[in-house]
Amino acid sequence: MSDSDERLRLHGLDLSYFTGKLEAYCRAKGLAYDFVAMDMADFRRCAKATGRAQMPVLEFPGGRMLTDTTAIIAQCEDQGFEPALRPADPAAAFLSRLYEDMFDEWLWRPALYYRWAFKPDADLRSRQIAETMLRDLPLPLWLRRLFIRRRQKKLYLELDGVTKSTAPQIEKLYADVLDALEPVFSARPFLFGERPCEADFGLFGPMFRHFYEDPTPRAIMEERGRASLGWIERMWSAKPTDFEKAAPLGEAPGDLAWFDQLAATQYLPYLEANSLAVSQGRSWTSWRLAGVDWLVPPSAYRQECLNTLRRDFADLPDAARETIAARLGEVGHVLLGGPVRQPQNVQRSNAPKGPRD
Ligand SMILES: N[C@@H](CCC(=O)N[C@@H](CS)C(=O)NCC(=O)O)C(=O)O
Repeated sequence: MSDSDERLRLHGLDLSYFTGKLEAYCRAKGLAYDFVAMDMADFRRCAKATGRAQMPVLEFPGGRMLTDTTAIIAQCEDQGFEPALRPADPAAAFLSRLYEDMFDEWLWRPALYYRWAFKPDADLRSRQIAETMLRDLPLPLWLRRLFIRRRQKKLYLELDGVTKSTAPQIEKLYADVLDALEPVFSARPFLFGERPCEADFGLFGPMFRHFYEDPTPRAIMEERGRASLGWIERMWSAKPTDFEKAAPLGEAPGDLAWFDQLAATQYLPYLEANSLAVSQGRSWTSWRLAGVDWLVPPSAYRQECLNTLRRDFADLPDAARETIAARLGEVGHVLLGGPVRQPQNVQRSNAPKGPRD
């Protein structure tokens, strides 16, 4: 058996959100892999094996294939392999998973928006996708480019609620995230301390292959996200020996409070609206944020995200649930499935700055 038969194979693209996330995790964890740049045939082969048409896919020696970066990382941390990249404190571990989920799903829209709504970014990435992923389509390059550009605009702008009235909120979300990260990454190397955790890898998805590498959001990052630039470079070069002397991750730092509020006022209310739309078989999930109406197709995957968060929250020890409730506030706590404790203060249809105000 040759060496390459014993190594992991990571199928994906070097411009993909979730591929970058999984690669960073494998590198920090010391999991050696061979990178397989997907084409359409490989994408179909992987989809057949996993049941999901998405990248990345991690192939184990022997041919077993796994997809979904959240599940892959969680399973790996559950095994307890060193270096441990999950806080031992249960409230911090929950918060890290909540942030990871929010970064995966809630920063997806700004990441795709900057890639496909701006000409320099769309020119660059349509060419790269035509030359890589679509290289086995028997069509001339210009036609492959046109095809991918139209597809991505339809799927990730038009069908993801991007309009003239929602675009300012999408741009504000990116700017606000950079501003919130600036003091955090000026104070310490990673979100929770001296080593990255699931939240860092979730954040790395949009930050690396999109905001750091696509020209339009990169220019914004250079202007207002200098500390984020440093964190991205630290994340990408991370290896297990970096963490030999790093303190284990403790409680979640208080200066991440802005992200608690993002979850409580935007992400969790959206997840709840989405879950309702899926359960009721509706064609659209609708919500209102700061006076702007949003309309996007319901997502069964994101309904499962909310179910998982609620299950994990319910399984926490009482003290950890109290910590999360104090951080997220009454509305966030109730959206996670916690009991209503101050009925007179709960205004679920009027959350501060939330999608329903
Ligand atoms: N939840 C999945 C999401 C994977 C995902 O959506 N990947 C994107 C690329 S970054 C994809 O494959 N999209 C398929 C498409 O555009 O058709 C994960 O964590 O792996």
